Amino acid sequence: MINRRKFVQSSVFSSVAVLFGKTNFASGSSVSLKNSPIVISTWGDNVKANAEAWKILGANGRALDAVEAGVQIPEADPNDQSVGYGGLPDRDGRVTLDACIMDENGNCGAVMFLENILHPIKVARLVMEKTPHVQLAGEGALQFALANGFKAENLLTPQSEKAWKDWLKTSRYDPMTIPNLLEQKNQPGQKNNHDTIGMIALDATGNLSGACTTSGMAYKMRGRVGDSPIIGAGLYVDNEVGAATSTGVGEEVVRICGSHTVIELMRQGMSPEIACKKTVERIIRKRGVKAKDVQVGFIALNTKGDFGGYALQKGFTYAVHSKAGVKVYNAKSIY
Ligand code: SD4
Repeated sequence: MINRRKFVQSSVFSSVAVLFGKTNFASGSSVSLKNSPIVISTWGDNVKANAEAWKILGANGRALDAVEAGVQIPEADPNDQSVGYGGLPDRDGRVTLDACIMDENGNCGAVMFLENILHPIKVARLVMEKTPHVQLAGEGALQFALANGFKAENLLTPQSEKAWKDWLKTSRYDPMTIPNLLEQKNQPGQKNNHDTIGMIALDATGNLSGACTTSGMAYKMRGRVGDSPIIGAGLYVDNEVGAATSTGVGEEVVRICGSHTVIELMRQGMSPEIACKKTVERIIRKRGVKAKDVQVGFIALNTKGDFGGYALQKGFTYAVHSKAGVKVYNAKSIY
C-alpha cells in the first residue's frame, strides 16, 4: 500500500514541477536567502498556500497580508482534512477550528473552538485589529464573527462525516499516538490528521509575520484546544529575531511554549534548524519515552531569511517559496 507521506511527496513533486518546470526537493537544513521575501509553511502539500502568499510577497506586499491570504487556501480546501472546511470533526461529529495570527509589531489575535466559519484566520485578524483582546473562544468567537459579517456554514463534508462514522465503530479515544495515526491512515477514506498549516513570512521591507490554522486533532474531546491558536505555542513572531510555528500533537507543544522557545533560542544565536532541534529535544527531556509515540515539528525563519525545521519523527516536510523558486524540504528528525 502506498505510504501517505510518500504519496504526499510525489504529489508535491508534480505540483512543483507544474509550477516551475523542474522539481526542487531537498533534505532539511538551515538555508539562507538573504534579505529577500520568503514564505515557509508546515507540510509539503502547502506549496499551493505559499503560492497564494507569494502573490503578495513577490509584489512587495506586507508579510501579514501574505500569510493571511496563504492559509486561506487549505482552510477552503475540502480535501485537506486537518484545516477548515472538510476538517475531521471532534468525537461528537462537530468541526471546531483554531487559528492565530501575529504581525511585526507584536500584535496578535486568535480564535479557538470556533464552529461554522470558513476562514477562522480572518476572524483572528479581526480580533487582533478590532478588539482590545488577543483570544476569543467558542460561542463568543462565533458571535463576533457573525457580527462582523461572516456567514455561518456547515464545514463537515460527506468525506469527513464518513471518516468520523467509521471511527465511531471503535470510538477508540487515543487520537494522538503514532500507531493510532497510522491505523487511521490505513482506513479507507482516512487521511493523515497532521496537516495543520503554520505559515511564516519575511517581506521585502524586512518585516516578519505568521499565521496558523487547524481543525485540530481528529476526534478530540469536545472543547479541546491545541497549540495552534496559542501565541507562543503554535506561533510566535519577534521582528528582532524571527518567526516560528509548529504542527503535531498540540499538548506537547503547549507544555514547552514551543514556538516562543524556538525564538528565544534563535535570539541566543542558534540557527533556525538548531533552535527547532533543541526545542524538539526539550519535549523528549520532559516526556521521556512518551515522546517516541508522538509527532511534533517546528519550522523557523530569522530576520536574515535563514530558515530550517526539525521534528520528533521522520516524515515531516515543509514548503518554501522565494525568488529562488519553490522547494519542499524533508525535515531532519530525532527518531
Ligand atoms: C493540534 N497542532 O490541534 C494541532 C494539530 C496538528 O497537524 O498540527 N496537526 O494539536
